[in-house]
Amino acid sequence: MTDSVQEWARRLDAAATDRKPVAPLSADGLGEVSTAYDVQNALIGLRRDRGERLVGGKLGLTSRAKQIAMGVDKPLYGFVTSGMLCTSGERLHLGELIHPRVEPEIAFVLGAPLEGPDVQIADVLAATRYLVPALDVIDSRYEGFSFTHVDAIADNASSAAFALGDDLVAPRGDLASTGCVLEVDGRVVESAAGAAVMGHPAAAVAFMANQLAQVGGRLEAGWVVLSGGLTAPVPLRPGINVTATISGLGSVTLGAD
Ligand code: OOG
Ligand code: MG
Repeated sequence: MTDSVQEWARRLDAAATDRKPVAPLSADGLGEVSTAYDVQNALIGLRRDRGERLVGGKLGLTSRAKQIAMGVDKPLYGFVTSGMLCTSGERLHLGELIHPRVEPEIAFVLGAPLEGPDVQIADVLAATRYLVPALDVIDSRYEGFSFTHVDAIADNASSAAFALGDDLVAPRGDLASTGCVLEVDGRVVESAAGAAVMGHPAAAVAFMANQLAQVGGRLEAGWVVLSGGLTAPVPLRPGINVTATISGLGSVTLGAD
């Protein structure tokens, strides 16, 4: 691993720990997608050194709504760790975050590993034990929440925290037409159909499995995979209550103070 990969990972890790955002790494010479994933890997390594373990994967920028909101038009993937897992109904401490936003997602809990290449929607559904609604809290370590594709990859898809709903529902094939409603303090602020994510949210999980195959990786049994924000994200502010409801899958709530 090159010195700059380690240094960039330490810079992003310190930004999160100190709650001080940094300039995009692309302005400091980060250019290649493969190098960006090396930085991501080193960044996750720092969390693992502190005792966190991998609990799953996450997709980023898989819907047009997200791509437009962030000004980046290509999907990417990252990983979620035990330290990011929250309980539905929990209140987040804004003082521990930089400028967090939250977005509704459909999450897949895998009962079997998924190994690419050529993983398709049907393979994802066959490997899925449960579907569950998720709220993904993103907190870019970059100033102004502004980044390019490679910056967001290096920053592990802006991952900060996530919560899952309490109902575990067996996989179903109509996820493309499943509705999602995002409420802030009881008022609907965003809505989408499952198809907003790559035409079918399982296609996003397949995308991650197929991308991982190129570097000798796979999605593991027992992992949760967040398929990517269905709508534009909502900023978390003090006193807020956010609920995502996915039809047939139930709902999940997070608050912030
Ligand atoms: C990067 C992508 C994060 C998603 O679902 O699109 C993501 C970002 O928007 O900060 O989790
Ligand atoms: Mg997300």
